[in-house]
Amino acid sequence: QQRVFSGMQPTGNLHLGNYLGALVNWVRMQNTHECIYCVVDMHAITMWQDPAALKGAIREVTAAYLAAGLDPNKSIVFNQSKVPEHAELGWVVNCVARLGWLNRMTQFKEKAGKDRENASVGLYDYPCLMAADILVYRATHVPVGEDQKQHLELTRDVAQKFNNDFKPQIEAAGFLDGFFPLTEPVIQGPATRVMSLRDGTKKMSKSDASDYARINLTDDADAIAQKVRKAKTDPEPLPSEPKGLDGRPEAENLVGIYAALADQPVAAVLAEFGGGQFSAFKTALADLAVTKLSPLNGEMRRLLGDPGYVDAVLKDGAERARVIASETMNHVKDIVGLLR
Ligand code: AQP
Repeated sequence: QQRVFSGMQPTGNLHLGNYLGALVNWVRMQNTHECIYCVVDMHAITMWQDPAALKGAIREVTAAYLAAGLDPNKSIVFNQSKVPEHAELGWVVNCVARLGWLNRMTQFKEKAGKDRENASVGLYDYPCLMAADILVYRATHVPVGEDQKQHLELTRDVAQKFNNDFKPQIEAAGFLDGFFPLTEPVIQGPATRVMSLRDGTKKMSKSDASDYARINLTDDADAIAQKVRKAKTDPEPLPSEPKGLDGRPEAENLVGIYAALADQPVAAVLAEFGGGQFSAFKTALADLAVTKLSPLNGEMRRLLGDPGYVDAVLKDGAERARVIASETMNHVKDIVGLLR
């Protein structure tokens, strides 16, 4: 059986990268797979969060999920800290994963920066908790953006080592093909790596100091238009063919965003706008982004006006998630030799 798991951190406003890189795929997969979508609040606290703001952000990310089209009747939608089995399995994963594996993780190096001695242990251990998030549901597929590829490889390494280390116990329990599946990353869809509007070599990110680097799902039409207008470009006109975008990261990013939002190939976008100046293209891009994002924005606002509904979705989702997660945890305890 195929089962999908994925999550986002409530560390700020979701942006166009989160939407095109992950959410669009999540919505699509609901029709073909059993899906579990999480707001990973325990991951968020690996960096300090203002407690009141964090509670608000958990509801906001949930509202964004629902507004983008996640259907809580089809998918399980919940926040991570409500299902304690994530942390419980996280400990077992800590004992399976090797220090050398974590030392290779590039996201930790980027997020910890130069002051690595001062980073939280949780930030370093982030990939182990992420592996537990996925494995506690024995998920087979994880739709994510490009940047999460390395963490998913670690999840596969953990699954493989666990299956090897406890092979006799796993077989005795009746799991003849191993206990944890080797999860497949699903890195596809319209834009797997959306870049910053200020620097085409950096990914669009919630934690970028400049709000002009990203289009937030909560931005209104004026903010979107202004951010697109101010987006960094180069002095050349747009090329007429995709190969003309080589070595022009900002142009490539804006054209890629347009193509993703319009659901058109890049070649078709360039056939329309190639040879023209950026200003005309930017106006069209801003109009398209507003058209696509404003219904989502309106629905988010409506949902946030009814926090009782959002909380009820999270509560119901957590109950359904726990049924699966506690069954996995019981097996894990038996396999590892923990008395329960
Ligand atoms: N720029 C991006 N392009 C495509 N996909 C992206 N994702 C994030 N940024 C881009 C995908 O969104 C999902 C949720 O990510 P997350 O909330 O776990 O945090 P992140 O990957 O660390 O994303 P951010 O926005 O950059 O947050 P901060 O700034 O807090 O680190 C993932 O599937 C991710 O691949």
